[in-house]
Amino acid sequence: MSRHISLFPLLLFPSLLPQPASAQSITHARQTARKVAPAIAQRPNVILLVADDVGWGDLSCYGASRITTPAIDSLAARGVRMTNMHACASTSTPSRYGLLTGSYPFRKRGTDVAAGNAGMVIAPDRTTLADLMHRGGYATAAIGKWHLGLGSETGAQDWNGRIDQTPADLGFDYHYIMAATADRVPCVWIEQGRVADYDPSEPISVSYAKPFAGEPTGRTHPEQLVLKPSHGHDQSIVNGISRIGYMKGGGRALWRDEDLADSIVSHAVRFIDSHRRQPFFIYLCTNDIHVPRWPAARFRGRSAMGLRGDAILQLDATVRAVTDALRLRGLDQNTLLIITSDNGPVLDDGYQDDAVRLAGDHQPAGPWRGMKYSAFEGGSAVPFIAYWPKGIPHALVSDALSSLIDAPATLAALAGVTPAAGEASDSRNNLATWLGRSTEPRRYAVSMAANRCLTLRTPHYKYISPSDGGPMITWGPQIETGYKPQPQLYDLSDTHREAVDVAPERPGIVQRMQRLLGKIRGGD
Ligand code: NG6
Ligand code: CA
Repeated sequence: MSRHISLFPLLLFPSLLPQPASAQSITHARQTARKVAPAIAQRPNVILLVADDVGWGDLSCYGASRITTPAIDSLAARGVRMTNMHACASTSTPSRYGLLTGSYPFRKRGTDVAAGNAGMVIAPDRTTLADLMHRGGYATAAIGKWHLGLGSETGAQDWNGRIDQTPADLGFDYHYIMAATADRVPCVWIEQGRVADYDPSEPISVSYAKPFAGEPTGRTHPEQLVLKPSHGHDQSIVNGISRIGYMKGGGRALWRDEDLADSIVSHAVRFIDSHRRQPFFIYLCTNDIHVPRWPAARFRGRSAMGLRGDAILQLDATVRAVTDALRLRGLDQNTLLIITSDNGPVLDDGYQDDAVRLAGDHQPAGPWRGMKYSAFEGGSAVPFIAYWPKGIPHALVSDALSSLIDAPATLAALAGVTPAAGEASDSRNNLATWLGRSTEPRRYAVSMAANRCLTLRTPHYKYISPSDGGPMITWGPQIETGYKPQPQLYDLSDTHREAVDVAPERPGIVQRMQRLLGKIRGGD
């Protein structure tokens, strides 16, 4: 009994939960918690599925009408769907840095979008979400997109041998990852520190400085391409698609883009199979729906929105495959499955996949202004669904302001672990809100736009720090940046839209937001 108390204080004693904002929904949630508590005999497995560039408005449970995501919707219908969850940044590397370390990416230089040969961005001595889960007795895995660098030194990785710093140094027992993104070389899977299915007859070289003599690039051999770039992405050609960066060799280890999602699922299922008798934690990062969008043949032409829509269907199928695998193994009742995204959506992100035209009136960022990269809400507002039959038996749509910075402290709490002083110090335990047992919002959510401009959300307001940069992204995507040399303030208490900058009329609030942000900056 005492063991269970230490592991599940919230579930056994719902009165420990923070005081609710909405009494009615919480009374219901409390009764629910009392009812389920005795049934819970062991800590839940946790699968944190972080999709890539999936917008708040890209899923039908968030109101998308031109695409249907039945697998994700069915989890939302029986779980908690949050409408005000924020990523730590509007691009991948800093967003994932915050999610895994519980420390804001603005605190550390070198947390911007990483090249495929970047050294590991998280220092091995930093405590991560995986370390905390491990401390709680979980078997831990990172599977899929990584994008947080590898090796102790940029450009010095041994792609033909053992890479000297990997997720293994950050608390992950197992990893099967892409070094960066699908549009960046090297286009090979890395498993336990080595290139998976390594082909000794085709040694691998990687450079982000210059092409390899005699190797075709998108620029020199556009006739070899099955998918052409719209901006950038004209360097090495792998699988008929030109990428960012140059690579040579790889042979049979080179991935096929159409197989990426299946590889992610099969390795996740394999990990589940070999760890089903102890609690496991999987940081499961899909490539969908990042560019190049090149889903498996069975998804081609299945959506009304071209390759981007087909990739969303592939993501939904990944979710179905994972939930089916859990059910078949009798693990579905006691696994917390979270579906979220690293940053807001983008249509044309560098390949001629016709995403803009085929989106029609589809609103990938839902009601929010801006998209990926932006300081506006569309950059950081992400979908978030938590599904756990034993722990969340009743559906809830929660509009509580929340942030993925809380992942380490929150998921650690589920594992019965409290971070020590100095660990994940920007992260707070928000388990009650994440599980829909409270509608208590976070006091604030900090996010970082592509140019490192900081934004601060409170339940009512959005503050955007003054920053350099024009009103639109300059390298291709048609996206408003939200950058201005003056501080901006938007009142979001009764609208989603950052339409009217009220900073000039409410200098007192601007000052309060600046003071709060200053205090947060001073932390850690
Ligand atoms: C941009 C890339 C874009 C994407 C992004 C990172 C160009 C022109 N654009 O620089 O295609 O890769 O970086 O996306 O190179 S993220 O979701 O991983 O942050
Ligand atoms: Ca992303």
